[in-house]
Amino acid sequence: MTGAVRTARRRDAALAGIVAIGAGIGVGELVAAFVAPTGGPITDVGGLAVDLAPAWAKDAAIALFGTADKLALIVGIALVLALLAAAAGVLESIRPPIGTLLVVAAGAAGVVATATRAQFSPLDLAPPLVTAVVAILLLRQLVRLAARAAPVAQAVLTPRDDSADAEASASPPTGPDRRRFLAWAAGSAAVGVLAGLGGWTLRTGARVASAARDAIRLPAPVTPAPAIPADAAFDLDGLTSLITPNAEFYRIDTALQVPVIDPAEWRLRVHGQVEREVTLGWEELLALPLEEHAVTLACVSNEVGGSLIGNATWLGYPIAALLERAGVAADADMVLSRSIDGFTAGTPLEVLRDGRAALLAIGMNGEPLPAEHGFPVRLVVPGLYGYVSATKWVTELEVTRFDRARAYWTDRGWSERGPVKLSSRIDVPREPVAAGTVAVAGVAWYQHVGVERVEVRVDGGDWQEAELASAISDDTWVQWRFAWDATPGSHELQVRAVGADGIVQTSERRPPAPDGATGLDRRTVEVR
Ligand SMILES: Nc1nc2c(c(=O)[nH]1)N[C@H]1C(S)=C(S)[C@@H](COP(=O)(O)O)O[C@H]1N2
Ligand SMILES: [Mo]
Repeated sequence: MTGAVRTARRRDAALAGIVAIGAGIGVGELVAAFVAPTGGPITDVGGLAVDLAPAWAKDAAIALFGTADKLALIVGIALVLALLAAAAGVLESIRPPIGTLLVVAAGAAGVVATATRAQFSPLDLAPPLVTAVVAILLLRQLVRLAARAAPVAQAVLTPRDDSADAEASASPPTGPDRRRFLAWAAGSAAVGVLAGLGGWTLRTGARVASAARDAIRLPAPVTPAPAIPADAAFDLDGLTSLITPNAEFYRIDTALQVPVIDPAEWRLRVHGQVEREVTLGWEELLALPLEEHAVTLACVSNEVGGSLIGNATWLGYPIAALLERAGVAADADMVLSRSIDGFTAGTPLEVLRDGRAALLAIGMNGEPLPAEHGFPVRLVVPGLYGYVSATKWVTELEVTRFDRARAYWTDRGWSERGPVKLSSRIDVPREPVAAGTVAVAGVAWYQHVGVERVEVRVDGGDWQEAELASAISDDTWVQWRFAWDATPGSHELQVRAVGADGIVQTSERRPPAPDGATGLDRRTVEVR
């Protein structure tokens, strides 16, 4: 093979690599737009690059490119990826299956990087997997077609191998094999570009909404949340923080893609068994007298000792006031709230109207609601599990009756009504401890009723009263701690709460379905 022919073959193989991997990334971006709105192959590699880059490199990038540093990063990543892709193509053509193995390794790295992210859900694996599979299949196919179309065939047909002829035969011949290769390459490139553009367009919507969110200045509440008592939080390593930061707040919903709502276009329709339908827009809502309340939100799927619970200060307008405006029919007993993506929750009217802080919320811990927590507007109702009350991305309140309407989870084996159960959790100690006085601590909750007392027992002994911190209100969890005189050996700690209504937390173990888990949290601790 002459140098010119070899160059031509390498060029085709490099093209095959770039097209195959580019198309894989394009399709991966499209998949990511649906399942992982904040991620995607390019941004994931970018995030990894940012995380792994030494500080001086980051500083240099910011100094060189300023606020365009992210664009520069993306361009840089695209260039590096193109080089690697070309290399994979060439390697696959001269030393198969090394090119394929390179893509497999990159895909595996993507999967590991994704799976070890803080807020991981299995669906997040789809973009890297799809990227890798599409890239591998196309790489093999294109390299095969390129080999078949290779100019070396021409060189064999025209054995006079002086370099002028080789030069001529190395310039693209137009045989059917070569046309096939070029058609596949062009087709794959087109699919990749279209998929990538599709993904990008889908996400521009998300960017528009997040820009709208950034621009929001929340109005000050007319009724601010009462100051948090100084003795509401114990200073103890590992104990759940009294207010859950938004970024750490558990997220549960059925939304594969976080709904994107431009607040300017948001409307809430109150209808059904009402005297007059009410429609509320974003600006109108902001102009209403808003209230701020701390409320602990819990998921019915939370296992005993689980973490599907969080406490935040919510800013919003009382749902009761809105219902009053609409004029509720006397025989109605439920509000079916509906989100833009079709999720529904059925909330008892009496709960919404008994004076508790049931809010049409727009703010969470001083910020507009994060997209994942219902931006721009959601419901929060103290005392009820989220599935019957806390509709995110809410757009409709239908006043109706329990014997007429069914909500999303009621059709799937969960109870129609979901009052939160009295519960308690041990947070510390988490590790083996040294003998002596050991701090045992955690949280207990019984939203809208209140926790009266928390008790701890060791190795099944007598229940001993723990110290309760001041509660923010009956609508929030409360911290507790207990000074344990720990002796060497393995010990089992158990906790139970007593409600303000005198009820003692049951030790009977029941699973979350159909209306919330029961049983006592326990922890085995090694004492040295
Ligand atoms: N639109 C919508 N709202 C929803 C849900 C949902 O699937 N879709 N899940 C509910 C459930 S089951 C819970 S526990 C809470 C969780 O709220 P968070 O994700 O803000 O913690 O949201 C509720 N609101
Ligand atoms: Mo939930």
